[in-house]
Amino acid sequence: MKRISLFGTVLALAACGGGEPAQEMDHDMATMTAEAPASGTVSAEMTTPEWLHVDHEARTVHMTITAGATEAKAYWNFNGGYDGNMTITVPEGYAVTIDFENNDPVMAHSMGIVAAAASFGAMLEPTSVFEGALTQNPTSMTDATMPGEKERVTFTAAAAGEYTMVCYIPGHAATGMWVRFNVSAEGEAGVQGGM
Ligand SMILES: [Cu+2]
Repeated sequence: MKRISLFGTVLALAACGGGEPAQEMDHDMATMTAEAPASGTVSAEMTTPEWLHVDHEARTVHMTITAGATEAKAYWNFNGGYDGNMTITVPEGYAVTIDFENNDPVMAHSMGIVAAAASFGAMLEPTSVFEGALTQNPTSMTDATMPGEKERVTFTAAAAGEYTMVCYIPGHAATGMWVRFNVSAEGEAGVQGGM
């Protein structure tokens, strides 16, 4: 038994694939992306998690984005992703619906899509690169999407490129409440990295 489990560990380390060493990989990826923020993607296999649905015939994408989905970053995360350690990719031209939920027990959060950047200042303009891709009162500590609230936004992923999904509450994106959001001209869809 002992030998088998040891062998398994060696294999897992050698393969360095998805699965058990995910925590370690997340750290590596976070470091990598911090050093190379312009690369625009987390280097990992693209998957389709439960919260993402893509209909290539209807050219629609539906996703549920939960602020504070995990305790990571003191709940300041999107579906567990933060500091650009997760990349969401949707196909260019598709109609995107995002059901945004705030699971943070105490803090307001918001969500929208902005240009990719290496870092974010404390104050963000409450604007989105895609019309409609912005939750209500996104910079307000008291009137954004409050704990327990849900909000739906719809927009067209009109132009291929590398963007960022951010929280606009002052200081949140600067502290790491952002993930990568790419629009693919090749019709790719899925999620890389994250939890
Ligand atoms: Cu936030």
